[in-house]
Amino acid sequence: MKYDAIIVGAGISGLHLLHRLREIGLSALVIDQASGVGGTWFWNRYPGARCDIESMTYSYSWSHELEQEWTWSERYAGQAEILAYLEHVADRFDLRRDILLGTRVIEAILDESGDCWSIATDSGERLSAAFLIMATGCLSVPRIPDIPGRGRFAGEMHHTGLWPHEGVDVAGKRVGVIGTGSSAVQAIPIIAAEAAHLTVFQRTANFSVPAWNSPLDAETISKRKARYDVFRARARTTTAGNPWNARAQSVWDATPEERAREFEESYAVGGFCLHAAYNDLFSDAAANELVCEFIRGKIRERVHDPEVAELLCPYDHPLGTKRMCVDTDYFESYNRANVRLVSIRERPIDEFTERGLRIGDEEFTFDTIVLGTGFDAITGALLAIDPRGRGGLSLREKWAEGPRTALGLTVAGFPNLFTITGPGSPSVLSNMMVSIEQHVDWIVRCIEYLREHGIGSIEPSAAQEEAWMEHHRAVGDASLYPRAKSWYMGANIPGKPRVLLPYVGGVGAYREICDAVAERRYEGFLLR
Ligand code: FAD
Ligand code: N01
Repeated sequence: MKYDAIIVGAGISGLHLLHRLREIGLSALVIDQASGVGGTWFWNRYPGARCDIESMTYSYSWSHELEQEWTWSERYAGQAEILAYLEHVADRFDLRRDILLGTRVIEAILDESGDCWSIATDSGERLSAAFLIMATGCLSVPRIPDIPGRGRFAGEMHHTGLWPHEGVDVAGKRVGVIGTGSSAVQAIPIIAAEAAHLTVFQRTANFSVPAWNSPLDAETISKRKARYDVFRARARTTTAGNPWNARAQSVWDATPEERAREFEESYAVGGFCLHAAYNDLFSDAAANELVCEFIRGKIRERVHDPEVAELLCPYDHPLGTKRMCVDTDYFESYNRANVRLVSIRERPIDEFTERGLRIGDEEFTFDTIVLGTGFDAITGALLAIDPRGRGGLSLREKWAEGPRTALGLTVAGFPNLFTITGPGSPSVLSNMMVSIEQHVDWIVRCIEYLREHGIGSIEPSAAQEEAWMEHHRAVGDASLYPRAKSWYMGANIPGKPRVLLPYVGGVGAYREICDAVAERRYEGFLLR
């Protein structure tokens, strides 16, 4: 079967793309290995899963009717509500008839003679399309750590990103959680309240601030709905895709008292507001350390046992260079008598055993082990498909030393292949909804241009790709991000090249660069 476009992934990106490509008259098929739509919000059903960007910002802006009709119940919606929203979108815009679920794309090969992509699925189908759009997600390949003996454990073991649909009953059970990233930080307070006993294995302490989540009242909703367009437009121009930028003041221009007041006020608003307290917190390591110490002070206030509090204080990375967590009662969980924190920084887990896991001489016994161990982020899903482009070169071969893209959207040697929130895109450093909508707009506009001008294919020239990579590296090297051993740097996957994956120049600046490329009619790209 031949389509104009095949889209891999039925999450926020894939659903939006399908709608937009249909609008310009393309035949498009979305393929997802999941049995339902929703992507991230289909898979991540662990207790406590919710967004850390406010729902009235982390929602589609492309349909005025949709944003007026839909009413979010909480400031930060939970997984079930976000999934219900995406399912509603699929129904409301009649998307399901062009979505093939429960089907994994296992191969994508450029057919240079036929000027199209040939796609193979795990159910044996062969499909082809002029355009192949990878809406495969940047946090969609769960990482199972290489701790020996996983198969030996006789209890239940679940990764947060592959959580069973029927739920996991931890009531009265002994539970171990490995990891203290955003997923574990959300799950731990809920598990702690239900389980008989919870042990948390922490390799690296993480910064986390309260979300101060709450139900949304009718007045807040109607005020935002009345000016949705203003907030949306502002979010598109800012650094992180929220409808506010950092305050236009250096931390050094404030007195210690003013600074303390400002940090307190931002902390009281909750979530990522603290990031925006001053405009040099992420460019100046000493400024960053001031806000780090502010958060450590909060951890010491929130955790009663000073030794446990100190273990929970991060010292090894600047704030923001690993994603800050946004929590509800995370640190307070360690004040409970049934919760134990075990640092595995110096002494890693040796092995899983039949009853739990072993570290040195100590065996920890569990009914349930939760792996909050993250993802093969940003490149994982792309390299799992490993498309083959011109001359049979595979993406894995091309990216052996680290990914190379132009604008984080296109790859030299891979004509008519587009990536959404791939390497070189602001993706995970932004409100992803804003980045995804920008990517979709750019791709749809590009395809429209090709069609209007009778052009069969587009790909960046090697020079265009290198120019983007130089810019990407320059802004990355000037930032604090390379100082952390983070998944942003590929550091969580053994053997993965250590390069900064997302673009750190900010959503607003990125949009301007992308728009300029389109306005200059894709100058520097090869149009054939
Ligand atoms: P995804 O939602 O990841 O969808 C990709 C889909 O592609 C998946 O369903 C997958 O099954 C499918 N796929 C991949 N490879 C194949 C293949 N070979 N064959 C078939 N199908 C394939 N971002 C924010 O901005 N704010 C938040 O608050 C936020 N919260 C998050 C919470 C969690 C728990 C996680 C894990 C991520 C969160 N993110 C958040 C990031 C989130 O991933 C994005 O916001 C967004 O949902 C990504 O949408 P997507 O459609 O691009 O990708
Ligand atoms: O994964 P992570 P995540 N032994 O990679 C530890 C988004 N998200 O699923 O830091 C022991 O952040 C690892 O330790 P270390 C968000 O973008 C958002 O939590 O590598 N420990 C770390 O503590 C987020 O950043 C929300 O030393 C091991 C943890 O596991 C991204 O998804 C909610 C280990 C992994 O943390 C990923 O978050 C959830 C091992 N072998 C997710 N291997 C919101 O709040 C790994 N670890 C919106």
